[in-house]
Amino acid sequence: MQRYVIALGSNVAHQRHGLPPAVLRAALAAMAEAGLKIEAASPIITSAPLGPSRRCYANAAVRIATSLGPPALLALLQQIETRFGRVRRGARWGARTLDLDVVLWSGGPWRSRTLSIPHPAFRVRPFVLGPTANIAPQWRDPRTGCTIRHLYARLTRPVPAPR
Ligand code: PH2
Ligand code: MG
Ligand code: MG
Repeated sequence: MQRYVIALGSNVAHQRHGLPPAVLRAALAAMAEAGLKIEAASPIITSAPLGPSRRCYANAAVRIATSLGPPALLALLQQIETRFGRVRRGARWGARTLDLDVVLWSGGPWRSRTLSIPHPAFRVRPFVLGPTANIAPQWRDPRTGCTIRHLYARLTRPVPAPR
């Protein structure tokens, strides 16, 4: 079995599922329905948008088990995004009904033209690292060797004022 951490994000309501937190709950059900075994799910948080979009996001992370390798998992997640009405307009960081990002894989690092694991920015995004720390605190980032708990503590540690 392969294990993964998947980050979920939404900042556009879905006509049937409703507001972003409900979109994430429905996405979780869709992932389970598609055969991914949900081992742990973080609480859903609200976060201020990073980038050009002006709406707040609902964010969460899940730890899953599956026999799928990274390319097959990516294809499945993109299929779920599309089913939730995600339109790829080419604009980076545009508003989205559903974003499913592969953050970590039990097999370590992975790199192809369309997928990089670990997610290249997860170490500096509190809305990814916080939920990930909730479900996989002891998991080690294969690049830095640090645990997720450690990375999150470092990211959110208050900076001392200069004297
Ligand atoms: N995702 C982005 C860009 N900006 N901001 C927040 N708060 N949460 C996100 O999930 C997010 C974002 C690109 O995927
Ligand atoms: Mg994405
Ligand atoms: Mg993303």
